[in-house]
Amino acid sequence: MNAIERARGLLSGVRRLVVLSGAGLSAESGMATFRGAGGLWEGRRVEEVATPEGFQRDPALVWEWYSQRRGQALACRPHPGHEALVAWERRPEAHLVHVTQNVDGLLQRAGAERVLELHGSLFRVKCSAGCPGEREDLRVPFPHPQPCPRCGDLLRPAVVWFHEMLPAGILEEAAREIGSAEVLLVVGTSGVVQPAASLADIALGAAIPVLEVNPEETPLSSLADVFLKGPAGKVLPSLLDS
Ligand code: BV8
Repeated sequence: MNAIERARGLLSGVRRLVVLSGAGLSAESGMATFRGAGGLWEGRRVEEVATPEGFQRDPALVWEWYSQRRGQALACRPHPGHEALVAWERRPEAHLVHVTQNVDGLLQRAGAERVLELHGSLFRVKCSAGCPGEREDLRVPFPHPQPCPRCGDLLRPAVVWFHEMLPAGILEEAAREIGSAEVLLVVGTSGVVQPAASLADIALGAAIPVLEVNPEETPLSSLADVFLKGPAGKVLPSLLDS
């Protein structure tokens, strides 16, 4: 039995599925990945730009960079892999929850409804001084740094930067969903960034079958029940289509 057949066997009759996704899920839509060959940050270290210190140092540079990514995301379209996930989610008996590290909104644009955005969204802004609340902002280009309407400090992208905590409660919610899943499907993540990467350990520790889709091996590949080597846009339709 080949890998797809084994994976399809583990999925048959399953109702509760969690999909843990990273930048690789958006790659075939045209979004650059963080650590791929082309790299995401032309010549800029991730930790230099996607950090509170980076924003403090040069807010205009960071806004410009998020503005570019917002434009890139809006110019992208969901691919057949996104569509296969959403079709599965729409099955009457299905309970599919997306736990994504992505901030590009492509899953939602494909029609996904239950999406836990571990690292926030390109399309929301919040006060950099901590005033509560986030608000949607779809403008492209992202106008240069703007004052918080409440305190006048700078607004910033509502994404989780390195050295920042994830939104309160979201990790626990993701852990609960994975702990009660029948299968965990991990798509397009290098498994480098914590604490997102350790979510897969919950399934492994609870003997919940783990399927991984990635054109490259990752530290998870040898631990997964089935490693499906290939791009999400190609593998997901053959894995999920009924
Ligand atoms: C935290 C949002 C607690 C922003 C992102 C020192 C001090 C403090 C913390 C740390 C430290 N050292 C380490 C840490 C922890 C740190 C961390 O993990 N660092 C890494 C670099 C080692 N984590 C944090 O800081 C987190 N917070 O720990 O808080 C704390 C607080 C204070 C002090 C101490 C601790 C916050 C992490 C969140 C960072 N924000 N994004 C933005 O997007 O602008 S992370 C960013 O990386 C994205 O969210 C991205 O999703 C994520 C993970 O990357 P991947 O998604 O996996 O993408 P990658 O490019 O790596 O891989 C793509 C994969 O796809 C590859 O495997 C490739 O083969 C595959 N692929 C390619 N094509 C396809 C494909 N797959 C399928 N189909 C294809 N076609």
